[in-house]
Amino acid sequence: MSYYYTEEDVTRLEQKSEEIRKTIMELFERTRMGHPGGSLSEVEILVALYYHILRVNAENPKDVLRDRFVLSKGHGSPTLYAILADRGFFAKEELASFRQFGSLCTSYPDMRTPGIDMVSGSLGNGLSAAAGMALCAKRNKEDWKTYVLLGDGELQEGLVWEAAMAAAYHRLDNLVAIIDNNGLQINGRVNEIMTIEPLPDKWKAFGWEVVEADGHSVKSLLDACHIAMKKCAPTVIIAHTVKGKGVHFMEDIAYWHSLTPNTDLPAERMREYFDRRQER
Ligand SMILES: Cc1ncc(C[n+]2csc(CCOP(=O)(O)OP(=O)(O)O)c2C)c(N)n1
Ligand SMILES: [Mg+2]
Repeated sequence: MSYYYTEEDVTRLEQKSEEIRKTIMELFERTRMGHPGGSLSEVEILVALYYHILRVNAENPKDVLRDRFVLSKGHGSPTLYAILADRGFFAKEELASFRQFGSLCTSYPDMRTPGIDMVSGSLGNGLSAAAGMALCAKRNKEDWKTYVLLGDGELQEGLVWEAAMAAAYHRLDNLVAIIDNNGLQINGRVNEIMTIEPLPDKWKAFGWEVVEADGHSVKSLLDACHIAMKKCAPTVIIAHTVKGKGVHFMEDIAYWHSLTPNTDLPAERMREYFDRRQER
């Protein structure tokens, strides 16, 4: 995989993002469980990584020299599962059993699932794990990279900042953290609950390079990854996104952070979404 891209690559990645959105919405409609808001906001980020940036191989998921990815915001697992299934890490049929006992598509990522590098779900831990991986690559003098995706609300967890400090101290220039900066957490606006601003200044103060990107533009994300890999320190990409992106009635509304299995409303609303898609 590479940081350079053509216009055809961009079109391919945009189409893939649409396809993945459709797959995860079908998953939500079928299972009525999960977290649509944050799964939708991260689509282009994960598509850019898994279809252009990461050196991973479905034939050999545990290749020691592969790039690593940690989904620190583990509740965004449906997007990752849809992508891993599409890339052949496991059968697409497995998506239908999301959150069921014995499924490879567990509620939150589990390392039993091919393609998953780190367990997650308890927010705040992923950056520490990713920093450990990046440190391991450095110590072994190997050139694989580590990417980690965090939520903006997740940055309220103290452990994130301990990891940030350690990563800068160890000069982990092979580590890229991406923030899904959608402005919402579980029950409202991040800035109204406990602001994380000024975000770029905080990361800079911790010794990180900072790049900002449009989190729904694959082009902007690929450029940001390219810049990140040329830096001599760990880099954070602040990806500006919209929670619920692509499903008009979910966009930028905290309610759609997660669905509850005991209400019919989400399925009705989702049917409305699919009807509208077919009209287009
Ligand atoms: C330690 C921990 N506390 C609480 C939760 C419950 N929880 C799941 S998602 C979430 C909100 C996360 O918001 P954000 O990080 O902004 O994610 P996004 O907006 O991308 O969904 C919370 C509090 C959790 N998973 N882990
Ligand atoms: Mg958020």
